[in-house]
Amino acid sequence: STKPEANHTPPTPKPLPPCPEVPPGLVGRLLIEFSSQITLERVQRENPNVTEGGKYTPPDCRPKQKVAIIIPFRHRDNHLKYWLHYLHPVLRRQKIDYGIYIINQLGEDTFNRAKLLNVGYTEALKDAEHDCFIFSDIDLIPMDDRNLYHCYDQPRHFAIAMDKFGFRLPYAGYFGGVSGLSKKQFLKINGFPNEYWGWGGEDDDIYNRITLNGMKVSRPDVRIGRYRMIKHERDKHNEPNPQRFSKIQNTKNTMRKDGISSLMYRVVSVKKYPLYTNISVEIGKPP
Ligand code: UDH
Repeated sequence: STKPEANHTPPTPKPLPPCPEVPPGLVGRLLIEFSSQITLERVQRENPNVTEGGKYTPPDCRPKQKVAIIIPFRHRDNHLKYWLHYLHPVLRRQKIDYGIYIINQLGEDTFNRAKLLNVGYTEALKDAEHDCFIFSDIDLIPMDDRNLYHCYDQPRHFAIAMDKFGFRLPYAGYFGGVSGLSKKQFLKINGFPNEYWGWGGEDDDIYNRITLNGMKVSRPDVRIGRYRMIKHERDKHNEPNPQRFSKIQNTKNTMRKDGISSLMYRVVSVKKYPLYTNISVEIGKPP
């Protein structure tokens, strides 16, 4: 005969409902300014549910995606404070299951944004089973929390209306600033190019990869995809790359050999801070 279940077993917790398509707590347009001083202690105090390494999971619903937010970085500590201050609350309201990964290029050789993003993809996957990757510059802050930081049916371009471009897309094929690809979309284009050293062109190459592989870019409404950029001087060791114009003519021939399949780098340290994970890497220098 079947024994009745022992009455001292703890009740099994109710499974969480799936997170709603449209999170209920959004506020819409946000006021963004960069004149007050921010401290990491304050950001930490204001985001008590963010856990070590800059991770968050909504407590009251089950998100569909696990999102890694990847930021290419060198010598921008002040921008990082603002970014964390503005983005953690937005992402929490959006009910995103996320982790923040700062990919810090060590040394003073020429900066390489796209290669750092490839490193971020690889390292974030070693940390957890992410299925969505959002690549954000450190100095771009969304002005509307309805611009949801998850992945879409097609590769997503989030930063479509930046203040510095008069809140318009600067050209039809622009894919810079903040973008997002699912793991499947990212692998379909062999990741990003590793061979764009210095400023410019890598975002156009990524756009080419997307269209050459039969996908198209998805974008939010122009009233929602608005961004403020933190004003700054041109960085040292990130001069405009004179080769960029000829390289973006050649994506079709280079994308299969140059990408996530050919990525080489060395991780020097992985540090989990309360509000983000810092991954410091050596990525070499231009040939
Ligand atoms: N980045 C760094 N450190 C650097 C260079 C770039 O962290 O030394 C990162 C950072 O996340 C930045 C992103 O790479 O947001 C893109 O850098 P970028 O220089 O391509 O783009 P950004 O929009 O500046 O920051 C454009 C040139 C601004 C010149 C302004 C002259 N008034």
